[in-house]
Amino acid sequence: MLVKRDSERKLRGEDIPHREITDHGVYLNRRAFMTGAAALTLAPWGREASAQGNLQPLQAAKNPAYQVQDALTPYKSVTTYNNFYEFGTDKGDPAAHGASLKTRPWTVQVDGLCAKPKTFDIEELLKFPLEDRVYRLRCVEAWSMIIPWIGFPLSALLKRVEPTGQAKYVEFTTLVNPGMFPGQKRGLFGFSLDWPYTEGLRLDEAMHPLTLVTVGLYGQVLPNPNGAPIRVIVPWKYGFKSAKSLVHMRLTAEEPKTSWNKAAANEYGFYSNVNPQVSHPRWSQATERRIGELRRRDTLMFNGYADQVASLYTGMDLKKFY
Ligand SMILES: Nc1nc2c(c(=O)[nH]1)N[C@H]1C(S)=C(S)[C@@H](COP(=O)(O)O)O[C@H]1N2
Ligand SMILES: [Mo]
Repeated sequence: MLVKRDSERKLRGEDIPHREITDHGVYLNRRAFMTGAAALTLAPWGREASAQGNLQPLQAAKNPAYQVQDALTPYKSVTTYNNFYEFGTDKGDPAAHGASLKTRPWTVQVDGLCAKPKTFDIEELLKFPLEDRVYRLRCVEAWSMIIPWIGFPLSALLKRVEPTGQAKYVEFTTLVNPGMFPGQKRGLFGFSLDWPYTEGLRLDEAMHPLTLVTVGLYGQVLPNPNGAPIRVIVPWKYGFKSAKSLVHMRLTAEEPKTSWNKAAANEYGFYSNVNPQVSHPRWSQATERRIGELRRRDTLMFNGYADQVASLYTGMDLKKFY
């Protein structure tokens, strides 16, 4: 299936506001050019997904504590309108090129400042007790989706390796493999991030019960455009914090360097908490458009998760630590 930059316009049958296509990468590209616990059930949407995705079904216990009640974003939009620059900078590139990513064999190395570093095989990770959780995902480009993820708390994985007292952060690293990720082949022109894609969280953010190691969505294993076979989801932060196709998690004493911060430090900070009061230097974060809807909605502090996470940032100036 070929999905072009206007894939979403086709899905919605309408025009995309200019701001939403003038995204981080497209802008930087231009700049670079100029300068050089419930019952175990298969959720009801499993059928919709398998009809469309035909991926391996995943059983997961619906966790009633984490179920955003808003209407789900359709499976088709969730899997064809993506940011995954390893496949290219267009929203349609991950769906167009996703088949080149091979997700077996796959391991995730977890090491750094911990007593029991370990390399986990993906099959072992799929045996962690899986939960079905519906989260909001808010992209820094001011659109959002409602997605039924499948995964387990990152805290369960980190506890297995026993972080030491020196560990203060976790760094996440995506696979580097230009044969599987065409976006990692460097051209003479055009924007690309420094590979590998890296992200990071403070250890208390990583241990927070909302932070999900994610292996599926809509009742199935993760589709390649969404970061197969394993990624992290941090729902109170802008989407770019939720790194895809992970091969390495490392416990560190220092704040890890992150890809978007390295690309444009004044635009993308380490924290990147969703905050309607702090504008991106080139656009407001006060409102957002839910994919599939026409109207704009007010963006919620911490993406609607303030009751659960605001206490992590007590006393911090969130304008300074953006
Ligand atoms: N490795 C990697 N992870 C990534 C990205 C990326 O380009 N590469 N894009 C991020 C951005 S900007 C967003 S909004 C989310 C999108 O996740 P989704 O496509 O599953 O909705 O993935 C994030 N994780
Ligand atoms: Mo994003």
